[in-house]
Amino acid sequence: MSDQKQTDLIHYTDSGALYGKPGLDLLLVETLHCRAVIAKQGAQLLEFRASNREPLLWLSPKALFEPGKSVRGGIPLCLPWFGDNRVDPTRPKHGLVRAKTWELAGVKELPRGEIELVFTYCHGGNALFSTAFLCEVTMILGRELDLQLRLENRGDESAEFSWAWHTYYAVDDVREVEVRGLENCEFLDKTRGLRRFTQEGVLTFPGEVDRVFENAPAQQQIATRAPIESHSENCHSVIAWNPGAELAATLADVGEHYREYVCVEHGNAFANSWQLAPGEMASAALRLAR
Ligand code: TA6
Repeated sequence: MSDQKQTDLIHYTDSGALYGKPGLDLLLVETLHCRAVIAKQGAQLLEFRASNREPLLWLSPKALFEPGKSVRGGIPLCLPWFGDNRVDPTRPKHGLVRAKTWELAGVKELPRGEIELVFTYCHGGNALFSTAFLCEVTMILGRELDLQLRLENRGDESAEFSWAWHTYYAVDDVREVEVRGLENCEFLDKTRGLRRFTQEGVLTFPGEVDRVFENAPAQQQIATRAPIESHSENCHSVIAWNPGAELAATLADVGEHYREYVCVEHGNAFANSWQLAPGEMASAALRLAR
């Protein structure tokens, strides 16, 4: 692809220009297939909309664009630990990489006009997570959205990695949403001390829901107007979350907007966490369509 074409399809911009809130560098991709906005911080997709379709992702109208703080909405990547750190709960929730600036390592236009972006983040090992690792996220932006993750242990001892794509889907009203594809699966309920239950019927969101499904099936459907399909590869955990009205009121960047999204997250956490030996690499993928 020529540089000229590259500049036509990808615009280097920032959160001040796009959202009136300066702070983060952004990429805007506009093609015949889709429109997408990505923050270099966290390699976080903030918006994705296939042409003539409903937006796939929710970005909070109250989102803050502050360096070092994950933006509320889109698809933050939680890694190298998901949720609270099990060794030391005072460490940042959901790991490190969502608040770090990633490198844009590759930009390509594929033969059918999709745009492929490759982002990398290299962790050298520190007091928060002693093992060095390399993380690579590939996004293929077409009529559908394809995400791929490659993670390599670059340290000299075996380490546990837990992670998830913490996807915020845009919905009309979370109280009317059904998530299909988790029926009869066991889950750990974060609102009830992580006790284990079985999902009876489709998953609904009448109030606060925070559930971790281990060994979950590879496909889900979010049934709402313009339903959303997810298909994962080697993502064995699904986490479903919406705070409900009361908890949302305590989250400055959510508030009354909690009805506009549902999180259905894909990755490998809890019993599905990855144990990687020195030099070992693991990968996973997620395809989303609306
Ligand atoms: O994935 C669900 C969850 O772990 C919830 O418990 C909720 O706190 C959410 O993530 C958001 O976390 P954050 O740190 O982004 O506010």
